[in-house]
Amino acid sequence: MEPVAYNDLREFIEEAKKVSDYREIEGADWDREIGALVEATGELVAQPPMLLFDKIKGYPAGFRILSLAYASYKRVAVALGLPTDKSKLEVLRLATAKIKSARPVPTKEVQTAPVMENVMTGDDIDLLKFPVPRYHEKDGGRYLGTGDNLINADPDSGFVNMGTYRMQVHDRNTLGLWMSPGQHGRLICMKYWEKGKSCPVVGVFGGHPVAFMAAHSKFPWGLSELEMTGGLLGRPFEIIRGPVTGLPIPASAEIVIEGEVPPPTVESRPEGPFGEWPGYYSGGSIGTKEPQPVIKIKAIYHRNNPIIEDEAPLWPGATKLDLNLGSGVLWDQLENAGISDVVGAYCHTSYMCVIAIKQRYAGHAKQAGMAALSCSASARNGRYVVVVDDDIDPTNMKEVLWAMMTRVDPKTNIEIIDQCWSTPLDPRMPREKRDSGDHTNSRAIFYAVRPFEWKDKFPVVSRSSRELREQTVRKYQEKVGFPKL
Ligand SMILES: Cc1cc2nc3c(=O)[nH]c(=O)nc-3n(C[C@H](O)[C@H](O)[C@H](O)COP(=O)(O)O)c2cc1C
Ligand SMILES: [Mn+2]
Repeated sequence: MEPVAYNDLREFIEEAKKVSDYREIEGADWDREIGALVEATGELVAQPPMLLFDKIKGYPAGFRILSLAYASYKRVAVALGLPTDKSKLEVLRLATAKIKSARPVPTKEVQTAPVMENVMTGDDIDLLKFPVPRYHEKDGGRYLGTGDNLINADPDSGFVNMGTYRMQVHDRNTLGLWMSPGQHGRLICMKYWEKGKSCPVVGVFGGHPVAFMAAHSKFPWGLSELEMTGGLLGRPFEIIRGPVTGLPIPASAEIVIEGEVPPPTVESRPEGPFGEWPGYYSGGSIGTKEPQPVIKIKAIYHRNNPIIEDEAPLWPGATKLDLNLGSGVLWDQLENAGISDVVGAYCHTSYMCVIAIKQRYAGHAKQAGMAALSCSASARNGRYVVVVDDDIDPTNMKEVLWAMMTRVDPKTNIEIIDQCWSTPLDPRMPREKRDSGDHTNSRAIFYAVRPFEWKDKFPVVSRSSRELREQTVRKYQEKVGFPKL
């Protein structure tokens, strides 16, 4: 596998500009306007441009926000060091292979770091020195942490975890933290809290794109996402030792905080509401009815002209992450479970996973659907599994809906399975059920395949073949203004 050539978020932006659309926007308001504009761009523009906000209302030039970084699969390919002239499904296949072959590589300590260009300690600490947005209209505050990395270390084994958890600005030196039950960052904090101690942490805002990919992937306990970042990069990830906590700090991050999370019995605060990825306000204090942990900030470091990475959730009809890496993990797991002839797997958020197979025998579609319901990559927090034939590209929602509309007999081809693994974030979970701790839901499997017994007699598709379409699109690319394939 090719190593990833660029070194940090800034260099990624320069590389991404070469392969996809990019806009700089000046004068936008951090208070809801940026959030609304990003969401509308993700919804209304196909392969949305990457947006870089500068001269944000009330803030000096150079204090920037990067949005929609991964809303085009070509930029996800750039981020992972993969070729950009391939189809989305092919990039997904290559990303799957890269994740599969990555092994942990220890971090490398360096002596100087761009992130130390500016240092705030003591009374100088002020989180609102940065143009932190209020993203959604009814958010309970401004969120510095959306595409962030929280780093802390297990006091027993020394294992260093890195996860993405949302962080709200409570005041100039306090951040709110929402870590769902069971998240590694939370489990580590709990070990300190049980002894009445505060947990030292590092927070990164505007980290290396590969570190962000690793931080929100579900690696097992004990496997450091910092070392997996090195594995995916193809070289050690460079860090310095945090002067306050001794924890690793990624050397070329844009903004970093060091601090500690006191036991919630000592300090905790209401967190949220915050618009979440299913398209509703959830999680935090409205989901749990409990106040949530906080980070007391001891130091802030940032590069000159820092960039906040915005990964705030959008209404799911807007594209934010155009290529979902969890889908690659699902594809791999289906093959490992012995499902033959899987030609693609893609999750359109965790609520709809689509599996494409080349049907070989009666019952093949059912075998694939049942497996997809239970693979760890798709078992949690789902709604629909759709099994399609190999002429359907599972990443293409128009093709998937067409298969569901024309190949499903509702009476016989939709199967309901109850009591599956869900989460309290599910907006359709009745309140009493959620409060009782029964965090399960029902699922539907759609067998949107031609019936196996008469598949060769199924009406012939009238749409032009992929070959003819691609050839024609290439020929008339300029004339009609087709997007580049
Ligand atoms: C943009 C984004 C935001 C996320 N926000 C949260 C969050 O606020 N709380 C949370 O518990 N998980 C959140 N997640 C999911 C975690 O990052 C993910 O489960 C990760 O595997 C956690 O790391 P861990 O397994 O080391 O705990 C988010 C993921 C993404 C991509
Ligand atoms: Mn982890």
